[in-house]
Amino acid sequence: MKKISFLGLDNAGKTSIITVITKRFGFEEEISKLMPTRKIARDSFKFLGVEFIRMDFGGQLQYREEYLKNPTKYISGTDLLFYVIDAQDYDRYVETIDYLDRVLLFLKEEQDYPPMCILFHKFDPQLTKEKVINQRILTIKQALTRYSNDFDIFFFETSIYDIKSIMDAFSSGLSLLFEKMEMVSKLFAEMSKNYNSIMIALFDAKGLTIGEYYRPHLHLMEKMRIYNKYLDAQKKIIAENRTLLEFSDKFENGDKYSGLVEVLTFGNLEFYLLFIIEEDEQNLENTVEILNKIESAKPQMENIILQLIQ
Ligand SMILES: Nc1nc2c(ncn2[C@@H]2O[C@H](COP(=O)(O)OP(=O)(O)OP(=O)(O)O)[C@@H](O)[C@H]2O)c(=O)[nH]1
Ligand SMILES: [Mg+2]
Repeated sequence: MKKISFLGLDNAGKTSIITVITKRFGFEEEISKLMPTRKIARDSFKFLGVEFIRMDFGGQLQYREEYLKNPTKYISGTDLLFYVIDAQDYDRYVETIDYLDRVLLFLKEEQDYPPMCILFHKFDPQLTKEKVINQRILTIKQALTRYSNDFDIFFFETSIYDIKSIMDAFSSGLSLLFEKMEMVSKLFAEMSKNYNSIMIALFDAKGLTIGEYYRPHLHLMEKMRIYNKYLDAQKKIIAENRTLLEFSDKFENGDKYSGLVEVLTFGNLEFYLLFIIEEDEQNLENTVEILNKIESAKPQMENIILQLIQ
């Protein structure tokens, strides 16, 4: 059993993030009704056959004080830590870094060094190009490099308005606990050379990323569009009890793409393979051919998955 802790100030968005991860579709209403978490909320899930317990540490001041008064009871034994910062709330940057400092100080004293994912959350899509917020986030990142000798720290920008950003941050965190996971992305990068693909990805049944490759410089909006298309495809696959679904769509600039989602089953575990290529309007048969070719890469992929499942 591994322990994942979500820490951060009250109102940072921890429970919202966990809600997005567990629900993936139709979470808006639930998030709009969230109340501050009282003490610690726990849930559990399985990933690649491993049992995880997820702890959502309510961030109101009285709780923070209690955790820090009794850190061995609350904070010790964390295998992976997500620290959530409300990136829009500049007034509380000092307060949140102070809390993080105190948590890290305790862990250091204990010589307990879990990998650490720091989420600059509420980095909503319309803010991604704004100078001020980017500058402020950068300043915090620079300040936190003082911990990089002791801790493995990874930064993410996330928003509930970009589901993919949250799934990526969470999956990347998990991947730190599974050494072999990076083999999947490496294979996809390799495969992409043969297929001129826009994206190749493998998800578990709950939507966590096992590995993925994106064509470089793919625009955020295009990524979000593909991911939403994928979510629709997965819903349809489940509703219609399918194992394969092909679709096509176009980007804002009019470029067309073809996609395929295939269900791969290992024992009682299901995985979803997503494959997206540019649509060749002059030669539609070519597209079909490439989609067929992916079949030939499957044995290698299955081999890796088998090594990953514990
Ligand atoms: N704009 C924006 N608002 C968000 C985002 N995520 C969460 N919120 C809002 O932030 C508020 C607080 O979210 P919670 O998830 O309850 O915060 P928390 O960190 O769990 O707070 P505590 O339980 O008190 O520690 C809610 O009103 C959410 O709607 C986001 O990505 N963007
Ligand atoms: Mg909460």
